[in-house]
Amino acid sequence: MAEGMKRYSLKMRASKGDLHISGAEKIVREGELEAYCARLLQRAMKHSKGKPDMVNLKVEELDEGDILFLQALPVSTVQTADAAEGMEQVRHFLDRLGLAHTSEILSIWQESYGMRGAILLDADTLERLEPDQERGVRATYMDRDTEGSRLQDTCIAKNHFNEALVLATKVVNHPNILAELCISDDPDYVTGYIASKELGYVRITCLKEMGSSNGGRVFLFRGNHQEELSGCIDYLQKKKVLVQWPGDIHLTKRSGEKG
Ligand code: PML
Ligand code: MG
Repeated sequence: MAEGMKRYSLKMRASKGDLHISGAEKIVREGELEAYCARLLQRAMKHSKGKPDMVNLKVEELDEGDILFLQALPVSTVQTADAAEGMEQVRHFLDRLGLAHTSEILSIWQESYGMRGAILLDADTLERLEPDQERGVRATYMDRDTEGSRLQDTCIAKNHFNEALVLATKVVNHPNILAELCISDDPDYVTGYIASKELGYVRITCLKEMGSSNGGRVFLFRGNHQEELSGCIDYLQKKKVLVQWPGDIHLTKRSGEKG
């Protein structure tokens, strides 16, 4: 491979004392590495949560052959007026996936608020499957593949939607993951989503009250705990994934599910 063409994983984590301020990751070519380090550092230092006293930048060389390329999930949007209506919509989509314990799943979701990672939940037995239940399982080593598209993201600001679409695409492409539920923990960001291979990425425009930092993720697992669970966790935490989508994603409106 030509010099400068290797890919690297780049991760940033910023904190002040015990307070997590910001985190982000990229997968970039060697030639872009310095520029992205600078951008992520800037993102950390200019965060609205405050100035960090510790910024960790981690750079790892990747093996090109280990990278899995995925097409972004199709995206649709359901308009909801408030959190209650948003939750009703999530409930209907869960019903549509044929899950038996919808109410319990919605209530366990709240246990993920404030966790660094996601809850990994057995969708049928409702058992929590994270090895470390305080931290949860973090889906990582993923980015949008911008090569070949004219769109180069030089932006340092967080784009909630882009980053979440990358994460959800990775997560629900694992055969043992039925769906993902997500609410942002950012107090001024009320849009959340439910994603699955079957439903695609369904944005719910209002899923919590403005000003609330109650946010978190649940990954719904179905499979054999002895034979499939550790492989699934390994995939979520370690598999390198690049997600491809055309320049401007087409955002389709979708009517809400009927009650
Ligand atoms: C987060 O804060 O990281 C979660 C973002 C959810 C984005 C939902 C969307 O806009 O589609
Ligand atoms: Mg956040």
